[in-house]
Parts: sequence; C-alpha cells; structure tokens
Amino acid sequence: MYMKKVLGLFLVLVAGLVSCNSNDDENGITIDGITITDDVDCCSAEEALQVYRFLQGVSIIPELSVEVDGKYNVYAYSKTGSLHTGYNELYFVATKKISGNYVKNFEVKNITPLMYMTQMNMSHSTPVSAGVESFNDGYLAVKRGWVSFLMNSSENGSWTISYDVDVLGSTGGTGNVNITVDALPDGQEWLKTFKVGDEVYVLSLVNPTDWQTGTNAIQAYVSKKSQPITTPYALATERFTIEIDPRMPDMGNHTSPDNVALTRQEDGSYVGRVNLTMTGLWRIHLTVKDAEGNIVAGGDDLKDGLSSLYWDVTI
Ligand SMILES: [Cu+2]
Repeated sequence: MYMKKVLGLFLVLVAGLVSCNSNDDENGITIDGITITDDVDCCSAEEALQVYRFLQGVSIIPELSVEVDGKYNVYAYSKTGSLHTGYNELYFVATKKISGNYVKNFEVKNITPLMYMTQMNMSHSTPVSAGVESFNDGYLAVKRGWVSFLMNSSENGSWTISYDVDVLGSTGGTGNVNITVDALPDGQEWLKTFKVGDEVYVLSLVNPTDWQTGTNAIQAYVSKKSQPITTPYALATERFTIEIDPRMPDMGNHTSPDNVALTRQEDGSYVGRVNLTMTGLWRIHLTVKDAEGNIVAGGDDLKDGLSSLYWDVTI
C-alpha cells in the first residue's frame, strides 16, 4: 500500500515535469492552424507531425470513429475513406480530446464485421487480421489492421461492423455500425474461395492497386471460414503454397516470365513475385498446394489447361 502511494507520487512528479516541458512553446509545431506538441503518452512533436502527415494520405471513415470515456477520440481510416469487396487496410489513431495530441498505447480489438443476407435470412462474417498492430517503428501511434469483405452491399445483404478499444485504461467501442461495402470495378477480382474437404478457405489479395508494369511483390492472406460463420474468419494455420500463372485473356492468354509462387511468411501473410509485362487485364491463375506438395485447389476444372481459380487485376 505504502509502495503504491510512493509510486503514484513519483508518477505524478514525472508527469508534472514532462507536462511543464510540453507547455514550453519551443516544443510545439503549428501546421494548418493545428498546434502539435510533445506528449508523454505519444511522442515528440516531430514524431507526431510524421503521424499527422501520414494521415493526410488516407481518408477517415466517419462512421467508424468513436469517443471513449469522454476523454479520447479514436478515428479509423482507409485509403479512400470507403470500403470495397476484398482486402481493405484499416488505420486507427487515438487522440486526447483536451489537446488533440495522439496516444501511442491503445488497443483496437474484436473487429467484427457481419453481413445479414436478406433472402436467406442468415448472417455471416468475413476474414479479418489477427490483430491491430503499430504501423511500423516510425508510426507507433498509427495502428493497422485489415478486413477482407466476401461480398459487396446490395439488395441481397447489408453489412455492420463493430470494434472495441482500450485507450490508457479507458474502454469503449463502436457498437454495431452500418457500413457500405462497394463492389469492385469490372476487371478486378481480388477475393476467391476454395474448399478442401469440408473446410472453406478465403484468398485475399493485398492492395494490387499499388502494382506497376514489371515485377511486383504479390501478397495475400489465406483465412478459414469460421464455425459458427458469424465469428470473424481467422488466418488459416495450414501452410500452403500458392503457385501463380498470370495471363492476359484479351491477348491470346500470353503469360510472363519469372513469376514466383507465394509462400507463407512469419507474419502469416503469403508473399511471392508477379511480373506484369504490360498494362491491361491480367488473370492470375492459382494452384494451391498443401505442405506436402499435393494440389488442393485449382487443379481440376481446368479451362484451356488453366486453373479456374484466379484473381483478376487490371493495371
Ligand atoms: Cu453475404
């Protein structure tokens, strides 16, 4: 008890010292009319400015913002501020309401997307990231996760999503929020499923809009349909190999050299290399093998000798 009091007093003293420091005008940076200051719960003003700049390159998803305990705001962002079928990267930041300063130590958890299928009168979830992590060492105050939507919103069904958050000991969450999942344009199919026995797996292609002509890193996730299906789908624990055969269907199905199969990385994603020698529609035919090298998907139902399991990417 006594030790706790001493420790508490010590923390108050430290906080007092640091906050004296951060009240010093020398430690504030004003940009776009906003003053960014050093903050003991985040970072130096310079580091906070990096976060601020990063957020200029993404767009807020207004319906996914939440106030926590009257003290904090948590904001969610995606590249465009909207969501679409397939893999969507999500970014989260937490700020103090009183100062607008970022908070570094916060946790976003239980990201739970749910689609209600009108005619079938049933609900299902979809693949999500294992967790939400700091973006990288340079952006500790930005957390990143992802959701890969199986299908778009339509008269056939509608989506909700919720997540919980913990900011410096204060807990909160969004509750179920209605969201719209847009269909991808023609010539883009970034999510496919395959079956092995009774299990259904989802192949989510990561950010192919970043690709350019020539050789590109190709990244994907393999998730496993949950039981019950209203539970978010976690990454599959099996170790697959995903062989790729990119073709241009509008140009006599010609292929390209030097493609490398996707293999499982330490972070749970699958990474390979794809060579797209020109702009246009590329159909990336997939053959999935298990850890023993047996073909488990894309091996039968061939059309013109090509797998009928594929992603479409138009660059
Ligand atoms: Cu659905």
